[in-house]
Amino acid sequence: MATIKAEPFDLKFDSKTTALVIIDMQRDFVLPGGFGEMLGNDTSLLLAAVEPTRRVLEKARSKGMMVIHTREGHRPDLSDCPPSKLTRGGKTFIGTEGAMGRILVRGQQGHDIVHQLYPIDGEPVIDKPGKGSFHATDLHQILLDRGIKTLIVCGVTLEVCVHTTVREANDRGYECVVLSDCVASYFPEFQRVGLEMIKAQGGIFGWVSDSDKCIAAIA
Ligand code: C5J
Repeated sequence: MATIKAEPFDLKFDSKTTALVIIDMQRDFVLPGGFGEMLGNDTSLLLAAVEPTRRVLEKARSKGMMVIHTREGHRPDLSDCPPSKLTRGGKTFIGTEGAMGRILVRGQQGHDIVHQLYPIDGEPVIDKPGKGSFHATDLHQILLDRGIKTLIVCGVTLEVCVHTTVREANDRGYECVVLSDCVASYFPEFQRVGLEMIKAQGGIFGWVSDSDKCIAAIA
């Protein structure tokens, strides 16, 4: 067993039953010209999480820990995109042509994962139509089959897909540690409050740690 220094208290985990889950580190969110920027956001805030995540990923891979990647996006005919998501706010961005191909459409350049964190052979990539990684995917089955109990969570955005996934995971009985410098929001106040919410009330749906503490614990 290893121990990761975390808040609200340190967490014991077994690297054999722990997975590193990297959520939606896609060009569409992290780079200019994609979905995030089309919504009026400064993507550089998200790019800051890539390098700490890369260091955690490198360590996890070197120790043989399970690594899972997720991508938010839709079929080219958008048949898996609810109308309420497609037209939210009166604007239709999903499926339209952008600088990196059609926005949030599978197979397009913008939909794929940034090169620094690109999956390597055998690492499952979960393509999800929603914000949560468990909704309409086989993630739970994959984790059950591998006997996974603990999730170390990185990715974007903190208050949307990371929160939704961690809440879903917590309800399914997983212990989730979110790494504060490996997650990001377009809104600094959401970053601060989003982390506070996870660890409030004795860790109401998870733990918060950071990349250095995670690397030290895995080592
Ligand atoms: C959003 C995500 N923010 N991956 N998606 O729409 O958090």
